[in-house]
Amino acid sequence: MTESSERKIFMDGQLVPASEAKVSVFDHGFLYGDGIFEGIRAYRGRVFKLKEHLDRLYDSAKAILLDIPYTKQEMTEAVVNTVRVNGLQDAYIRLVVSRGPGDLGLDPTKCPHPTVIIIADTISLYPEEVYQKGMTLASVSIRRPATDVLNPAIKSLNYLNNILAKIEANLRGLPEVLILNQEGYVVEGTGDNVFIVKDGALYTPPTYAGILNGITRQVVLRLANDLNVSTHEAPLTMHDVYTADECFLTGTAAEVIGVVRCDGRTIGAGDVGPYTARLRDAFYTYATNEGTPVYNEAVIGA
Ligand code: PXG
Repeated sequence: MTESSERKIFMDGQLVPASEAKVSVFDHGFLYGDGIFEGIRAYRGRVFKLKEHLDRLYDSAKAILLDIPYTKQEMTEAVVNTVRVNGLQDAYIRLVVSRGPGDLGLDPTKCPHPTVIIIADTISLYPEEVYQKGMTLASVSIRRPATDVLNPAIKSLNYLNNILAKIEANLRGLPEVLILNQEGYVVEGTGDNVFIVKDGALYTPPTYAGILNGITRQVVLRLANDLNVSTHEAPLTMHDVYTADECFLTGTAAEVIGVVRCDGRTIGAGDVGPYTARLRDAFYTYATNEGTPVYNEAVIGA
């Protein structure tokens, strides 16, 4: 990328060229993973579910007693503006709020100024073939922490648990894996929620099992209702996954992606099933037709 076309990053209220967007080595986001983030998408010049992502960001902040130094309205404008100055239509937006610089001790009260960063860039997607043919997954040995250890509902900068699962995926040559909680129930992937279809109904693990309550997950549950498919938030075992008619993952990056094999078992007919295909289409239609407009001043924040 040439200097003039270099991305502009929102850093603590300023838009700075990417090469100058630097964080202090004393930032507790770096020293301790003390902070929170969101991954958001824009489709065709509109930011998808911005309000929901910001609500989740502020909930994560509340859970870790972090005061975000901007109102939700200011943050909405900052996100929209960052996409706009980078001239993006389809974008992946990474919003990070860390505890900010402090001393070398872990006490967060020594960090008076949180660091706020918004990166807007293009998104790299799974190849179309993976959506057509479906993914192969495995369950992994690493477990999700329990809700009273480190609640997976907090989208924190402490993603080492997810990364350990991703390392297991890499070692097996797989794109994603299924993670179980300490009771042995399936909870989610490293960056996606999981669904199964059985006898015409949709099942996904409940929030109390210890998951990130995905924005895509919530949209898919609603779209399924609109399509008159019954939905259930219920604990799932690996047996339920192996014997499902269909299985798919949902997430901001993956949208809706079919799973056709897991731990050597073929799921259903071994191809991307009709419910998965219908929900993927419904999701794409929905995502590309709503959202906070980036290039229309009058409706920013609407
Ligand atoms: N579970 C976890 C653990 C996640 O991190 C999701 C589910 C899906 O949530 P949304 O709201 O996106 O439907 C996530 C979010 C990436 C990437 O680059 C993806 C996430 C997080 C960080 C990076 O693929 N997924």
